[in-house]
Amino acid sequence: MQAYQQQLQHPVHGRNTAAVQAAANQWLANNPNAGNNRSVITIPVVVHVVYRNATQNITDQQVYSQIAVLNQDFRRLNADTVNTPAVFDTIAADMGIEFCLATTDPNGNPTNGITRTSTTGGQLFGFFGPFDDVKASSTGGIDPWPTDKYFNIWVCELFPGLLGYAQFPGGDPMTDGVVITYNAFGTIGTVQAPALLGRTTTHEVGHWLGLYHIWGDDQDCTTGIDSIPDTPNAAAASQSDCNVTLNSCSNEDPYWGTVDPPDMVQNYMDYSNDSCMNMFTLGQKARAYSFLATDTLRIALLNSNVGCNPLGIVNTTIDKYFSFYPNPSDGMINVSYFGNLSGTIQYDVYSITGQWVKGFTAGPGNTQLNLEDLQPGVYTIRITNNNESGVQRIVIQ
Ligand SMILES: [Ca+2]
Ligand SMILES: [Ca+2]
Ligand SMILES: [Ca+2]
Ligand SMILES: [Zn+2]
Repeated sequence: MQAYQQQLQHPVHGRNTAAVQAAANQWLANNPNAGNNRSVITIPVVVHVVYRNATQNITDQQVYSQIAVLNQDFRRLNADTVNTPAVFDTIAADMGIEFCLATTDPNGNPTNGITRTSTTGGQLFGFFGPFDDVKASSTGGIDPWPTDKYFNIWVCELFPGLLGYAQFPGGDPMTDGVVITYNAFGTIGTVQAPALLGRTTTHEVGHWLGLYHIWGDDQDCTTGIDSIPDTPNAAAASQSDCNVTLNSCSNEDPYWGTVDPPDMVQNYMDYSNDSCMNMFTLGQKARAYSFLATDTLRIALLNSNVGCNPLGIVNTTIDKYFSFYPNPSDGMINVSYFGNLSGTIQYDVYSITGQWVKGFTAGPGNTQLNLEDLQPGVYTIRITNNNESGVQRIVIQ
């Protein structure tokens, strides 16, 4: 929020942020049911790993694990949706947003969507701080890839206590994106408790989409609001105890009628531990789409053509109609099909680094894919039918 206050006070970007918010509010007034939108959009990502030592130079696999979390959390495919209490279950949202690592860099060359920069550190005693020093080569970081084509995520060692921060819509295009500390990014490798499930990045991407903290950044039930009707009022940020019975405010938005819901400590835009979080709301979805539909930088991103590595997009839409077996296999894979799709089915096989390896076209139905000529390893198969797709992972031994 400190970074956001700076954004608001900047003579140029502050005015633009206000204009973007006015346009988003107008759009929301005209599209009050935007939370029910069923389409799925894809946002191309570049992850900039900025490191002072080998430990901070996190692996590609750790980056992939974070992209997978984003895809689960923003499609409500996370395994812990079962922990969403009944009172909130009907307003929990599939945000309809997927993230993929870019396959083309700004020069048109192939990329795995990850850059690596060795540095002597940022401007806060060697740590990076919330004033964007990691976002420029001149201050020890790396410049963004064009922010109208790539969603930029920087991973570095932030000042102790700071897990991440985001730029809200309307800010400087030269610094647009989110920054996450290296031990709160992804779910493997360098992650440290309690930030073990990648939810810091989910939270910061929420800010980047225009969402505020659900308690309204105040210390009471009156002044601060997040401008979202279906997120209950809260007197303060949640604590690390995942207290699901806490009900700190009774003055709720008219949306709730006579119901006084408990605090929504499960919301990604609260300050709960990763293991407590499991939902966005339909109101937050509508709010995010109001920015995606009106902010020129966000609109440009949705029309970006920098390619899309499906790694990390797990279990999206139509893959539930398909079963690959045996898995692991020796390369001869049987496809069992349970759906009623029409038209052709395209199977595209990608290596763990996102390189396209092989493609098959078949009609809907059981079939076989011969991958016996591939090296042993992990592969993803993207299944595409008309405008829908899904991804499954296979292992060849
Ligand atoms: Ca609210
Ligand atoms: Ca409050
Ligand atoms: Ca309440
Ligand atoms: Zn926050």
